[in-house]
Amino acid sequence: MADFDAVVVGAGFAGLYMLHKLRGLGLTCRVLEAGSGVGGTWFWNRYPGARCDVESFSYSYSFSEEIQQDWNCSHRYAMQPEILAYANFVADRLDLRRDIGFGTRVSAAHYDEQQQYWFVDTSGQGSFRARFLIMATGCLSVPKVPDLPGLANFRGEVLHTADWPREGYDFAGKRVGVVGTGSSGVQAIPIIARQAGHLTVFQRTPNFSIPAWNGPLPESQRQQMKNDYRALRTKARNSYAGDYADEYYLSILEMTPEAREEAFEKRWREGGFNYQYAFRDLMDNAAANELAADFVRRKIRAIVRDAATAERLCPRDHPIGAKRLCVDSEYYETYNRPNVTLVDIKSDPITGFSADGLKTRSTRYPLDTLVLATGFDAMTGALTAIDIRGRRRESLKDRWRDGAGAYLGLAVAGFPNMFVITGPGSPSVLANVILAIEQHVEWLGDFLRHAKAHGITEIEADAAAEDSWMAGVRDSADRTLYPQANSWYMGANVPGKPRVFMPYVDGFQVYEAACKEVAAAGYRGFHLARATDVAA
Ligand code: N01
Repeated sequence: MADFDAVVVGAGFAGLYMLHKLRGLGLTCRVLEAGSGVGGTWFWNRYPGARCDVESFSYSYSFSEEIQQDWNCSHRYAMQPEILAYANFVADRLDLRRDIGFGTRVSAAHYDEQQQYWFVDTSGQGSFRARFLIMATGCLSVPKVPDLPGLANFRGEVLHTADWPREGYDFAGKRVGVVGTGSSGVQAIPIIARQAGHLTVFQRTPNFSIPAWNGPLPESQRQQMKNDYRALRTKARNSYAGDYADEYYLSILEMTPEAREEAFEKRWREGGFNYQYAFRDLMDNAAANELAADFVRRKIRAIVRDAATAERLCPRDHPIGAKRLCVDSEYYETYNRPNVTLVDIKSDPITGFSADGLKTRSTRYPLDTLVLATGFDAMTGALTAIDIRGRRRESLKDRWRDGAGAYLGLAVAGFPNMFVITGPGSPSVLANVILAIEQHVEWLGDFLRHAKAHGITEIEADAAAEDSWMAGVRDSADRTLYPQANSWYMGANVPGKPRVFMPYVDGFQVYEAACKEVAAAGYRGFHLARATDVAA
């Protein structure tokens, strides 16, 4: 059995930075990664059109001036190959690979209370013992394969956007079906439509999408951003969303109808998430939200020429922003193509598959290829897939049966010395996730340094502190429109998963201040013990 101070699970952006941080603390560490390379979600999500919906200059590490100056992003929003190349660039630059075990899927992690160690098992790649177990497993890493009736009968190719063939896929001339119109579907559909013979999109629920207006970054702009990095990063760190765009400076309801229309138009023209974050009442006032939603529906009707198709694409079942906004490149325009059909499977549900196609209640659709853009068991799926057991062999899956939570979104009572990077109860997916990762890694790094200096061998969240933290997270969410959507933020996309709003909605900057305050108060809400305390 191999022995380390810490085992980190996952070599995505969280695992890479965690490894670097632990090395800096003089701790021995092994990162265990199921994939054959670094990059996490960006290693697996290679579907056509895969791209980040956070701008390149934000979606990058800020902890190293050298790395941020030496890396060059080519577009406003980076495509998946470039983000994967960036993860590899960082891994090489920091010489991280020698401490990563690739092709190593963690199957179990059990805490031994007497020894205060975690025992970690993998599927055939050895066992590990570590004082600290750091779950850097990502919020969107376990693909959700839907239970479509009779899918096994289908003899064509079935692909999932989150587990895409590394060699790519040639759609040329094929009859392709796509199920799923979240961010992945919205990104993939325009590209597949350009290649396929015919594309049929099977839509259950339409989503709101804002144009990305993506394009190459001119060298002058890239240089300017690099020169301004210090100010931009500081601004992001003090913001709600961990980004440097101006946010929350307008009230939809306080504007005149003309000013409001102009404001919506301006944010639509600018593209991306600022359509949501520019307005301070958009997520907590239903009337304001409806005005913003209506503007997007009018845009859809203006873009899509067939009126019935346009209506089918107009979301009406949830407030805009309560499901993550999609950021697209010619998504709605794609429905003007003669080789694209939109089928509403809410009113005409999928009833089965034959060897060569899909059947809805009313129609048969011959297909060569089916693409599932059906999302993820988000935020908790990667953790509950591992047999994690804390004190008294309690399983994490059981603990989270009625809803996931963690003190500060980082540590779970009864699971000492285990930490979850961007866990449920932290801003994670509501913030620029790379900054959310950096903040967690840095805060945890300070905590582990403190533990080392004071001979602390066991760190555990207090159960009451965790309950009170999660009650606060829920109360804050309940004051917004977020819980009104059947979103993956709520676990609503996975049948049987408890419906609990998991991310922290009060803002990245408020959250970071709360974490600092906990540390300044001697890590309030944590029990700290030394090996001798336990033995006594
Ligand atoms: O997944 P989703 P995603 N029958 O859950 C449909 C991030 N991301 O992979 O809404 C029929 O949003 C489902 O329909 P419905 C980003 O944070 C980021 O697209 O449940 N349909 C929905 O349309 C994003 O939010 C980037 O009715 C079924 C779709 O599948 C998150 O990942 C790029 C079904 C799933 O949408 C998830 O996005 C891509 C069924 N049984 C993704 N089951 C970036 O740009 C599901 N659906 C960084």
